Amino acid sequence: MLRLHWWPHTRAARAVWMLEETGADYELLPLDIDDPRARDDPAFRAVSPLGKVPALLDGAAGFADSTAIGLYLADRFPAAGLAPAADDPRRGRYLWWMVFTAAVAEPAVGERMAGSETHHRRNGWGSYDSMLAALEQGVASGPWLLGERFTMADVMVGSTVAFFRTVGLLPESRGLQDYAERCLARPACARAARREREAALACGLDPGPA
Ligand SMILES: N[C@@H](CCC(=O)N[C@@H](CS)C(=O)NCC(=O)O)C(=O)O
Repeated sequence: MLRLHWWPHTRAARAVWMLEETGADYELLPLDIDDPRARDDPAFRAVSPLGKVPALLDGAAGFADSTAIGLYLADRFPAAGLAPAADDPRRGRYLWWMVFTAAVAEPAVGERMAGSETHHRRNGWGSYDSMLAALEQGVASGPWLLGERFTMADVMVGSTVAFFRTVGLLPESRGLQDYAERCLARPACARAARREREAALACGLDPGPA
């Protein structure tokens, strides 16, 4: 069975949604990121060198990072149809969206929140405005990033857009708001939220809003 190092109200939520989309059996392993003993545990650091969640264990395989986990799971469970095949012309676009959150959206938002000066040409992520423009364009034709086909990239980008909305960073864009709604309406997304609530309650933690 797959096991996921997890903690509530973190990017591990994205990995739980990914696992639900695959239909695989999995277990959540609570890892308190505020407890230095847990974060610095050598066994955990062996799979998550930065001491961060999520991290996935699958037999002899163990590694961290939600993007890596998404890419891995989509290929590991091909029957779920979450990734275009290597020779599918949509594969490159899929990969571009898979890395968009970590490579573009999160750095752009981080820079924005820090109030730092933007260096559009020097920054690998361009700027906050160009990041939002790319997102709007990406969801414009829909319903998903690759058109009719839902992929793991929609979990990456959908969870990011939903997070932007929660923290009040999502612009009044009908396209992005509708895309967020479509993503959150996925049955696997709802199952993941339930699973996380149960796990948080089992740890005696605040499960967050229902
Ligand atoms: N790029 C990573 C980021 C993971 C990350 O930053 N996780 C945070 C929680 S959202 C964490 O574990 N922080 C604990 C720490 O850095 O000590 C991913 O997408 O999985």
